[in-house]
Amino acid sequence: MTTVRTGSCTDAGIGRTLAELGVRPGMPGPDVIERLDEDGYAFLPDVFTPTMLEAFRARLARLTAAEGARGGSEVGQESGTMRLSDLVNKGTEFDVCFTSPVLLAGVAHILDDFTLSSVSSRAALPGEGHQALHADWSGESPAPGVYQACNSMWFLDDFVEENGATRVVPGSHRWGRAPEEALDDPFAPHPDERLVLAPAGSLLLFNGHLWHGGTRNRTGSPRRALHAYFTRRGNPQQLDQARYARPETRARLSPAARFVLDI
Ligand SMILES: O=C(O)CCC(=O)C(=O)O
Repeated sequence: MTTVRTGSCTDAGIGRTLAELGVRPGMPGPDVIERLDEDGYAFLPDVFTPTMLEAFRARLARLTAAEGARGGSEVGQESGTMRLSDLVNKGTEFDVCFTSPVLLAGVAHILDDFTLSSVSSRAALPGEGHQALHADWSGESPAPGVYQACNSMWFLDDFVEENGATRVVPGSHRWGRAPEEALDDPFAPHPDERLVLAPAGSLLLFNGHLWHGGTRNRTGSPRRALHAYFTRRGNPQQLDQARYARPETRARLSPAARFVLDI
């Protein structure tokens, strides 16, 4: 059974919070649920609009210019990439990444009760970006069906074969093993891997135990994506949202949105 740790919104459990944020019965739809259960990942249609895409790109370009080599330092940097983190506090554009009803319905399907763990961005730079197959959970492997984390990836560029599209191993979220335990070389191609290819403006939700990783960007332009990462309530967040939340962030967010952040 899930232990609910209450934040500042002591009377708002996750069910009430989701309802207040617009989650309705039937969301995110049977096709999405089937793909999440079987493959461990699914695209969510009709969430990520062209206006959001432009707004994300513009804000991230400004933040990249402002932060330079410091980018991503709140959570972690990765050579060959440009990362930015703590985006909850760096633009109201990103609020949708933790308040979209369809997205939250999908997250609740995987995690039951949850908090946002972090919102960050990652751009694989030209010639770089290849990652080991990994899961987005470093604790003990879960009992089947009891998942600890899930991630969403908002595609800011077309993901094509040449530019470092993400590889995934469908169904691996159900195997109960992390790739670094199971594989001799997690950097090597996996016989069952698939490249996730989709246009800019696509939104991918995936189980945090799914084996996946960025591939090398063989083009001359960065390949950008935004990640909104969630964890089962009670687990530590990747970025301690209560510690980082700025007064203006607390002031603008509804109690329901703050419950998702656990602030
Ligand atoms: O950007 C990608 O393709 C995947 C990134 C990823 O999985 C990670 O940084 O953990």
